[in-house]
Amino acid sequence: MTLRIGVIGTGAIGRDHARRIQQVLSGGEIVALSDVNRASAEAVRADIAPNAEVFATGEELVDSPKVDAVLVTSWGTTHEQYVLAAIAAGKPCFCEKPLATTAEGARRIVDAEVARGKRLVQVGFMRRYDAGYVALKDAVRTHTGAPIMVHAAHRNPAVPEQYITPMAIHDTLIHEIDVFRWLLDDDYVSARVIFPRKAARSHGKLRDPQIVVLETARGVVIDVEIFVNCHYGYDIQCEVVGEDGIARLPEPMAIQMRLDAKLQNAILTDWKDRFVASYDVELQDFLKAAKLGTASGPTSWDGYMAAVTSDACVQAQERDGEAVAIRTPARPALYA
Ligand code: NAI
Ligand code: ISE
Repeated sequence: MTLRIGVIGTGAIGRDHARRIQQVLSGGEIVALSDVNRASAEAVRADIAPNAEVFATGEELVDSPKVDAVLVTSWGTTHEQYVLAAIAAGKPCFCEKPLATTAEGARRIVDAEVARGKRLVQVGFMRRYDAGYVALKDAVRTHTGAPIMVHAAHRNPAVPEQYITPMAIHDTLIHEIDVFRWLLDDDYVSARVIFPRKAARSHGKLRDPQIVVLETARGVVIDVEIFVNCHYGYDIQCEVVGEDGIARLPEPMAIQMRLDAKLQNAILTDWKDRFVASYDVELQDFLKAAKLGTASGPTSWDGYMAAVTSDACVQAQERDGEAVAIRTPARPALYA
């Protein structure tokens, strides 16, 4: 059986995921597309999915009997309405991060899925599928001893003018927020944000860089540098310090060159290339579960806990280095 998939939001990542499903992965076909900018959906149909129907609204796409499962890849503020529509229709739904832009919105999704009584939602936290993070988690489990600290960095070469200070949390740090909960199998209890001097390439409405310090229930302290105008490349770093040793996230493969009296390795510049393989693996996992009418991988609960944490981090941005408490509510049995 081929799973018939509809994509809502056909911008950068929606187009890329549609390409994956049509050209790389097995078991799915893009049969429906929708975007508030209809021309964008038409262009994806022309370039990637010639048999797809373009729908005027995401809700019509979700309700179409032609569609078995849905990918939500529109702007973050619009995710909640489409995920709730997919749950109401009983259709498996892959939702790009963030699940919702507020904790309340993510909680409404959790409640709707729990009321439905089965998992239907996978959140696009693709780092859990990255071979480097999987190996790092294994090294922490088998070699470093109990973790004490994590040092991390999330650096983008540049961001557009619309990218403002809180987006460093809910658009960018959200990947670390999720992947460290998963890596350490722990929940957060507090967040602090420290601002060094503003970098010269930062914009008027963006304080960049920033350092977020998260503490977990087991007392692990995580510092993450977010520097989204770092200029030199797209660079994701992570080092876990444990009782017995240290484990580092591997660098992406790069040819080492001896040129012009220098030893050189290229650094990536685009997020699309850094986790390209993990996007493939996460979506193949989605297709597999969706064929069975359910979902696997990162849950709505993970999306909710990421939203709770990112709300606390955004509050901490206003608190001048002071800690903001993070509380973990009781987890519904569906996500045990
Ligand atoms: P984009 O701006 O390139 O594309 C978003 C598309 O959604 C646009 O074509 C826009 O017209 C459309 N859209 C906006 N509101 C809509 C609505 N109400 N209904 C239907 N379509 C609507 O943005 P991009 O970079 O593709 O990001 C989309 C989502 O994917 C965001 O939530 C972002 O955080 C996430 N993302 C995840 C990444 C990852 O590494 N997992 C990487 C990049 C983005
Ligand atoms: C973007 O939306 C992503 O998800 C990328 O992975 C991240 O590195 C970037 O900072 C975000 O803007």
